[in-house]
Amino acid sequence: MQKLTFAVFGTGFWSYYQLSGWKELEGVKPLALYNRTRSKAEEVAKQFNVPFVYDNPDELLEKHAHELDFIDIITDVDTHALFTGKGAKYGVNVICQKPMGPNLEVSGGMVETCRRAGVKFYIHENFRWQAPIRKLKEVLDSNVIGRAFKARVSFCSAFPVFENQPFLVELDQFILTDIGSHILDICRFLFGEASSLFCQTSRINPTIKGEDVANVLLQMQSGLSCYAEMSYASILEKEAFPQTLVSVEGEKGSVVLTHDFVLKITTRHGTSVTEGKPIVYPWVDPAYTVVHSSIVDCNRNILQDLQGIGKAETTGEDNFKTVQLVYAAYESARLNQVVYIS
Ligand code: 89V
Repeated sequence: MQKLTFAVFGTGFWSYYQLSGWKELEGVKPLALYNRTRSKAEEVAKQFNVPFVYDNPDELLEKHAHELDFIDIITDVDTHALFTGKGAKYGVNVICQKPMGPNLEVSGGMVETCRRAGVKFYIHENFRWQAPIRKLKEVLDSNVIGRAFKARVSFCSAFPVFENQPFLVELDQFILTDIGSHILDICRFLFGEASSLFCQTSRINPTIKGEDVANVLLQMQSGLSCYAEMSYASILEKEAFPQTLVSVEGEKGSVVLTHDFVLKITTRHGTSVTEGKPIVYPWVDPAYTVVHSSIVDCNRNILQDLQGIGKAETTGEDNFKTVQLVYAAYESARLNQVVYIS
């Protein structure tokens, strides 16, 4: 099979991991990089052997659109729509990092723009691809705990995330867009769609603009009640970053995904222990292992869709349902009311 060719838009902190993730896969190769600051793109191009570098996105597309199978957008959220629009205009499929857009309307517009242009649109949403989350889904699907009726999905941390991703300090809407996009997507992946939610938010860290604590209580269509909690202000005995901890209770038992990728399954016959450890690639930052490792699985899933040999889970259309939950949560917090999901 011929290798699929792509261009990267944005060569900041995350691009090194995204490009390393692509390198793990057969059948795909980077052709060009765009970055506002050309020298940064040149550095990354050298590291990954990428032939072309641009500081003008239109020039890149004018020269290479005909030979590109997709573009991979790894810029800050404010430029996601701009570059998605350019991909669509030049007839090139688009992969974009989460969160999709800076608000619900712009995100919806991105899905629509790609649909109209007839290009494929995917969101690189990798948390659902983490090894422990996939293992948990296997346990739930095995029915060992029976019909699940209650869950807690937790991302509570004091990790200094702003050191690596300083733009997060400036976001008026922070934790629900940055972490909520992941956590609410995990809720959908594990438990299906939500019918309503109630959310409360607060800001504890006075040096950032947005909220750094959000507690969301979701009612899922299945009847399951799910408490999704997220915080970057939680100084806890054991720092879990960047692991998501989950507990699920069912009619026949319970399962807890705890620190260090350990899963404990309890039924009336006792408790058994299993693991969902990520592959530790040599290029991962040890502080982000489970996230960086899942980049490969997320990329593989999207690549298989582009190759016509699989179905992507995180299409723009699917991920828009997660975006709707994020903004329903803001709306609920603003109104201090339950919001129904249509
Ligand atoms: O960029 C992100 O996806 C962040 C993380 C904490 C993983 O860096 O949410």
